[in-house]
Amino acid sequence: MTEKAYRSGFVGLVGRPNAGKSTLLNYLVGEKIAAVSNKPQTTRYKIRGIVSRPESQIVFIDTPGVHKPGYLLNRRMMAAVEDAVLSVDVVVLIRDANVSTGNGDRFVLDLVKRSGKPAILLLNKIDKLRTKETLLPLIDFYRNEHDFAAIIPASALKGEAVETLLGAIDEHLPEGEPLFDEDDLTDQPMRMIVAEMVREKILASTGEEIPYVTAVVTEKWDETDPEKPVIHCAIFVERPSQKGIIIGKGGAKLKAIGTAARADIEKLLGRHIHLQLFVKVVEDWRNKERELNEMGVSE
Ligand SMILES: Nc1nc2c(ncn2[C@@H]2O[C@H](COP(=O)(O)OP(=O)(O)OP(=O)(O)O)[C@@H](O)[C@H]2O)c(=O)[nH]1
Ligand SMILES: [Mg+2]
Repeated sequence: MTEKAYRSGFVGLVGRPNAGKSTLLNYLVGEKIAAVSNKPQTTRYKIRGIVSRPESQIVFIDTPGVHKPGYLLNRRMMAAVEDAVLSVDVVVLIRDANVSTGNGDRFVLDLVKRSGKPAILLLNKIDKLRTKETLLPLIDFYRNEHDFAAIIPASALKGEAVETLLGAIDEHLPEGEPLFDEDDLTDQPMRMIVAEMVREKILASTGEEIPYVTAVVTEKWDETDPEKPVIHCAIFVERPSQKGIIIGKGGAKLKAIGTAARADIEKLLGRHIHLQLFVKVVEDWRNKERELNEMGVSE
């Protein structure tokens, strides 16, 4: 018997906002590198996570949830999804199995069909399902719509059926050498991951419009003290009133955001840091090319 050839390639994670794409990415790489929240449109740019196993290396691309774009920001987010779908070897459509099928789901399905790539359907959040019977009509619907390479009920949160997913992906990857070092979890710049961790804490601690009008940029990373680098992050909002909400009474909210983000960042870096946060008001940044470029939300 001949030994199975080593495989490597790219896999796009696509789906509606809140489906659990970033949760899956984090589970797969075993570290939190992508922001996760219960608010839609958490992810704003493509984030790559690398999974190296003896038989293959899979580079996952987490993408923003598919939604109707209004602002330039959102148009760029959707361009990132289109681009990801076209540049990968396999597409994984992630779908919350607890919600009924709507126009958004059809839109994502069309995107996957148009890509012409081998596609795997992941029916996520099965840990939340009251009864597994509701899965059957969902599976039927998708099976009739498209020739999926596999349909896998799973839980990204609990890691359920993730091994099955990896096995199904391997079958459709090209033979080839590893694309990254085996120890790498991501090729994302650490400055960007740090900014995402801060934004995640803002999303978790604010409601209403704040998550949508907020962006975070790491502006300075000072290693003068090698024992404890100082990281400066700017938090962008659109109006002074929003700045007030994020700072909170006597600065309490900003302090809590900083403490929570620092814990995540220190865990990922494996070292202590000093995190310095400040809030900047830039009117209508979501429609401004220059600001979006600075934030790394590329076309
Ligand atoms: N119960 C349960 N919750 C999950 C599961 N996967 C994700 N979630 C939750 O669903 C919410 C959205 O998760 P995300 O990973 O941010 O979703 P996303 O698809 O990346 O969302 P966008 O970036 O906005 O497109 C979070 O509150 C997660 O904790 C799962 O398997 N089970
Ligand atoms: Mg996400």
